[in-house]
Amino acid sequence: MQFEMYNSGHVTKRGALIVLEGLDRCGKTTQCGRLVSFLEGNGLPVEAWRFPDRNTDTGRMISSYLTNNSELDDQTIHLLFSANRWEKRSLMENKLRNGTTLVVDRYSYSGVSFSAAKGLNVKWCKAPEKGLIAPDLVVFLDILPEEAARRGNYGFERYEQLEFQKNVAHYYRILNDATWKVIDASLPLELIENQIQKLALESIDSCQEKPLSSLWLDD
Ligand code: Z5A
Ligand code: MG
Repeated sequence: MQFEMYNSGHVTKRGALIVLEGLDRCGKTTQCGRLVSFLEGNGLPVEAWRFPDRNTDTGRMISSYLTNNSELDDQTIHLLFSANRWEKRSLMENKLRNGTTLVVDRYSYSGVSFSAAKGLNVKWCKAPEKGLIAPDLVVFLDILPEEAARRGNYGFERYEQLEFQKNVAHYYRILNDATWKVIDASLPLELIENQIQKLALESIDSCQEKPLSSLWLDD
């Protein structure tokens, strides 16, 4: 079958691309960590990834912008976020094809929602994301912006403001597709964790029947 790789005579099943998305402070990083530990504990090959990846050259430029240490126009920072994903695309494909499940903290949906919330055209925002690997599962941690703002304090990064987050929430809703599972992020941590574990195991199991595909090629 198309999705199976033959290595030294034995078949390797592909890994799943699992993305966690949602407003700031909805619990993405917390839940990514818990999910990776759970999958590792079950003997599954898994890695934790995040975007932006602040360790690359583009990532350092993004980090400087987010911490208000540099200024870039909205289009430039949008394309940098996208490039930050593109520079990891081949590695991502290799890992998935070699059987590693990737649990990714933010992806193209953050890219489009945050830039569209600043007023950029949604179609324009989606364009540079086309052709990146489409997730098998997007877990959207759904929280009211007001509740998220009460969690820990917003820090000093550029987008951590209530009115802006409300706008981001509007654009996230537009991107919801068949791969999305929406979870109430105001529930206790453990309840959310259990729901994500179940969805992740289903996704790892069912992705074996699906070849890797590309994001938003038909949009
Ligand atoms: N951005 C963009 O514009 N374009 C792009 O393409 C991409 C990103 C990829 C970087 O974010 C910024 O870049 C971000 C979007 C933009 N904008 N902002 N601001 P980041 O991912 O580096 O941000 P972060 O620092 O990791 O924070 P976060 O993602 O906003 O938070 P989180 O990961 O969702 O939440 P958390 O750290 O897991 O939890 C937050 C607090 O809530 C913490 O005290 C937890 O203990 C608590 N928590 C978590 N879950 C619960 C529950 N269930 N109940 C109660 N308390 C909870
Ligand atoms: Mg986080």
